[in-house]
Parts: sequence; C-alpha cells; structure tokens
Amino acid sequence: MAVQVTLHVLTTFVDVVSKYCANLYKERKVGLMSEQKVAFITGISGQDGSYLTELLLSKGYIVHGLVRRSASFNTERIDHIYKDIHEDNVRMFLHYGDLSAGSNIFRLIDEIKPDEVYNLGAMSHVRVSFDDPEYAMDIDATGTCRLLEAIRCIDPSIKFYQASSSEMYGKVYEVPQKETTPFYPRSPYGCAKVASYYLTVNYRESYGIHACNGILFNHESERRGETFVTRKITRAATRIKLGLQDKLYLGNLDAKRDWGHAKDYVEAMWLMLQADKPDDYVVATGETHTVREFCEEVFGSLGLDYKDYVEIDPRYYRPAEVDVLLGDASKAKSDLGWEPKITFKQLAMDMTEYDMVLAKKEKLFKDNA
Ligand code: NDP
Ligand code: GDR
Repeated sequence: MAVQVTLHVLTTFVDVVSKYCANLYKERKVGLMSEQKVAFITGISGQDGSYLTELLLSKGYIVHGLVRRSASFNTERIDHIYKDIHEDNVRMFLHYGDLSAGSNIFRLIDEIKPDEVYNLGAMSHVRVSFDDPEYAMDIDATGTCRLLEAIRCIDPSIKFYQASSSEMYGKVYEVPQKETTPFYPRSPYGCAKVASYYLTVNYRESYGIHACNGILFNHESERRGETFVTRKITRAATRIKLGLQDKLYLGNLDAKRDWGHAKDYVEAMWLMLQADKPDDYVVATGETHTVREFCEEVFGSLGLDYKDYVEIDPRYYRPAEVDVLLGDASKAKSDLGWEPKITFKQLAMDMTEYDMVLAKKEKLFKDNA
C-alpha cells in the first residue's frame, strides 16, 4: 500500500514537472521568455505580408507566418528575409496552414501565443471571386471567424487586425468614403469582406478584444500580383518598350481608384494595434485616378502612347463593377498620426522602373538563348 502511494506521488510529480518543462520549452521556442513582441501574420507571402514582416522585424518583433503548402515555391516576396532555423538570431518562422482549416489555426495560435495577429490572408482578387464565390466566402469570411474564435478561446488579450477593404463600399453611397459610409459590396469578395468586418466589430464588442478593421483602399507596389491592373500595366508597358510584347488587353479603363503604396499602408496596420483603444480606420491617399490615367502615366514615362498598344477585351469586365473609390483618411491622420508619403506619380515610377529591370533581364536571356 505504502509503495503504491509513493509511486502515485512520484508519477504525479514527474507529470507536473514534465508539463512545466514542456511549457517552458514551448515558451522559449516562441520567444515569450524575452521582452520581444510576437506577431502572427496570415498572408505573410503576399504583397502586404512581406512589407509588414519587414516593418515588424525592424521594430524587434518575432514574426510567425502562415504559408500554404504549394507544389511550386510561393515565398518569393519574403525569401530575402528568410533565415534557416539553424542560423543565429532567427526571428521569422513559417508554419504550414490554410485559413480553411480551423483546427490548425487554433493549434498554431495556442503554441505561438502571439501578442498581435494580422489577418492578411485572403483570396484577394475581385474578378476571380465571381468565378469561385464559395471559396472566397470560406477563406475571406469564415477564415476570419476561425481566427477570432481561436483568439477568444485561447487568450482574448491577443490584438487582432483585419484586412478590410474599400471594396466594401462598392456602389458607393457617398464620395469620398469614410468610416461612417454605409457598405454596398458588388462582388463575392466584397460581401465576404463585409462579413469579416462585422465579425471583427462583433468580437470587439462582445468579448473586449482589441480588434481593428483597416479599411484599406487600393495599394500597390513592385511586389503587387501581376494580375492586378497596375502591375499588369507596368509589366506590359516595359515589355512592349523592349519589343517583348505587342499589345496589352484590359477591361474597364474608366474605373477610378484611390491608389497608394503598400509600404505606407502596412505602417497604418501596425499603428492601429498600438493605439490605446481598438477602432476602425479608412486608409487612403484622398486622390483618385482612372485606369486610363495610370496607363497614360506609365506608357508616357516610357515615351509611348498607350492608345497604340492597349486594347479592350470584355473578358476583363466584371459582372458588377465598382466605378469610383476615393477615401477620406482624416480619422487615421488625427487618431494615429498616419499619412501616406508616396504619391501616385512616384508609385507608378517605382513600379515601372522595377519592371523595366525585369524586362531587360528577360530580353538579355532571350537574346542569348
Ligand atoms: P495578396 O494576394 O498579395 O496576398 C494574399 C495572401 O493570402 C497570400 O499570402 C496568399 O498566399 C494568402 N492566402 C490566400 N489564400 C489563402 C488561404 N486559403 N489560406 C491562407 N492564406 C491564404 O494580397 P495583398 O497582400 O495585396 O492583400 C493583403 C490583404 O489585404 C488581403 O486580405 C486583401 O484582401 C486585403 N486588401 C488588399 C488591398 C490591396 O489593395 N492590396 C486593399 C484592401 C484590402 P499564397 O501566396 O499562397 O497565395
Ligand atoms: P481591385 O483591383 O478590383 O480594385 O481590387 P484590380 O487591380 O484588380 O482592379 C482595379 C480596377 O481596374 C479595372 N481593370 C482591370 N483589372 C484587372 N485586374 N485586370 C484588367 O485587365 C483590368 N482592366 C481594367 C477593374 O475592373 C477595376 O475597376 C484590389 C484588390 O487588391 C482587393 O483585394 C482589394 O480589396 C481592393 O483592391 C481594394
């Protein structure tokens, strides 16, 4: 009997110690034992994810990112900051996962124990959301719910940023659009983002989570996906200039967008999570331009007339279009001190210069083939 009791006490002791050690190991592994802040980013391999990671690393954060397993490499935008786990001072960690799978999201947040979660992962192409609306709803709406539920259950003190979009304004009720402008989404993507917007507000109001919506207007860069209109134009114009392509096929040239630079916009995301109170903010430049004007700017800077090269292909029209977006970011300016620095002209120039380098490399390769 005495032996049995001693054995029981011993086993309980070993169990407690091993659980304590496991927790200690886990915490050390993710950096909780230090003063460093820990962020978890979904969509880390995307345009915004890459700039946000650079920003957070520059501020001393440990950054964990969710990446999808892909047969081809999909981490091109963050390869320059990736360090092998065996090297010293590694502060960026990648984890396989998908916003469609809640259990993995839950486990990752439980293990990483982040201070801040940035939900940038999305099926982000408006036109494609008409082709696969169910998928857009699952990832862009239910995906947000999966994250918020994990935060609520694991630790409601984790701060949450939701990548909301000017697409929610759709068939706009007023110009310019601000935080109080009602939504009128015009695509499955826009509908999913409206659902995520309200989920974020609801979790803030119901559970006191520091959850913020950044209502970001279009923002571009040399890291922009090549099927979005600005990058499609800079890629094509530079290739046309070097004789690598003859024509550029586009859809609606009269759509107006408020275009900023992604590098400026990720700063606003971070500021929202540092504010004393959680809130929702429009992030925009306050200037709007047509797709045609973007063409004029880019082709013009290369000494070309866009009319000689651009042709309309109705396949690029959308079943329902968003005609004009123009944001009023005065709340972000007054509450967060945020203002865009990069102008429309500078943005077009940076993208064109970058794509000219790519086009020149391609030409060199072709000429020597
Ligand atoms: P990108 O398309 O460049 O990046 C999207 C990211 O989401 C990629 O990392 C992508 O991974 C990831 N992703 C896609 N599907 C899933 C999934 N099922 N599970 C997990 N991750 C997934 O978008 P941006 O960087 O431009 O935009 C970031 C966010 O901001 C998006 O939510 C977008 O909707 C929103 N937004 C963007 C604006 C803009 O103008 N750029 C304006 C307003 C809002 P992979 O690399 O594997 O494809
Ligand atoms: P958008 O960006 O739909 O605003 O969504 P996109 O660059 O795709 O379109 C902007 C405008 O250009 C018109 N357009 C074309 N668009 C594309 N992609 N290809 C074309 O050939 C073409 N021709 C004309 C479109 O009709 C549209 O009016 C982006 C995404 O980043 C979203 O994730 C984000 O939420 C919003 O910006 C704000």
